[in-house]
Amino acid sequence: LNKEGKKVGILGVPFSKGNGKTGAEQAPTAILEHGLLKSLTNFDANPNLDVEDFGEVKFSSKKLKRPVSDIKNYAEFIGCIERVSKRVHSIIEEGRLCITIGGDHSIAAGTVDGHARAKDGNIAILWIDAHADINTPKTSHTGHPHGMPLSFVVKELRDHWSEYPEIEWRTPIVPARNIAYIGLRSVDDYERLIIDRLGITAFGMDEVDDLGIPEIMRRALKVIDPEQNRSIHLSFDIDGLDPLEAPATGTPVRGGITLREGIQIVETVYKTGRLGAFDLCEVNPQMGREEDVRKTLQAATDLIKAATGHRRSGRTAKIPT
Ligand code: NNH
Ligand code: MN
Ligand code: MN
Ligand code: MN
Repeated sequence: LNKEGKKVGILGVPFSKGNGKTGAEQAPTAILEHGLLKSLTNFDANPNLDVEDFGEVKFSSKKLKRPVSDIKNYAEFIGCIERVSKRVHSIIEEGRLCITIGGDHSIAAGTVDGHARAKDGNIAILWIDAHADINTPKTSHTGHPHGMPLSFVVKELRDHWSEYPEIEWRTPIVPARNIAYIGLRSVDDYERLIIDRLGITAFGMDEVDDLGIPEIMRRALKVIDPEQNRSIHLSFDIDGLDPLEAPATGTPVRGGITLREGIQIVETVYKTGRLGAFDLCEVNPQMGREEDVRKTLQAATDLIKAATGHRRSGRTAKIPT
């Protein structure tokens, strides 16, 4: 990949039926109105960046042949992520880094599927989150799809979804060992069991405290991308950050990573030259005071900037002609 003249596609997914609260569907518009495109194409921030705004994904709920009771809003969820998978697949096939702005985190079931198909399964997933999002429909206590996207895409868990309708399009081809988590601090018991059984690399906040982000990134990338040839999927749930810095989100959990650490994670992946897809999910512009929302939109913007190669230390600008 050409790091300097990189091609980027931005895709909005205004979907919030996966988390049991309204508000996250407003995030793509709110982040764009906060000035995202301007800050990405700002000459000093990032010269030569080719950004295409693909607008918002249109989706509708599926007609189901039989009802699904253990997954909330299943018909809406499955209708949305099928569309998301197609759009992400085609943006990546165009040679663009696909930046998807959610929406709740259930949409990552679609972004990962689309990315995995575009790269024949040769992707590595870095999941930044307070939560593990790997419940199967049967282990979930809430029935919320945003707690399940990883189980939907992982090869070893594919049979847990086989009884559900309208998923023939799905390609669960990513092995569990290609996944690493950073920032966990609210993991359900069965999720822990799945993580241990499948040998998934998981750095909770305790390890972030013990090792620091640079060492965690070295270890994580070594495991999920040992030959340095995989397209990296960085899925960033804004609730991975501490709510002090990103309060406007549906399920905040104290004691998270700082915005600086979050940016460092994104920068480190960018520097590999293999960032293939970036999701930014769970911003909820309806949560908290105006100041909370502004802070959260700025944090999201800073993370997305880092995903397109922005350097905090600045870069030498070419003299404008
Ligand atoms: N583990 C819980 C569930 O499955 C919570 C998931 N909530 C999230 N995930 N915000 O990122 O419903
Ligand atoms: Mn999540
Ligand atoms: Mn293809
Ligand atoms: Mn979360």
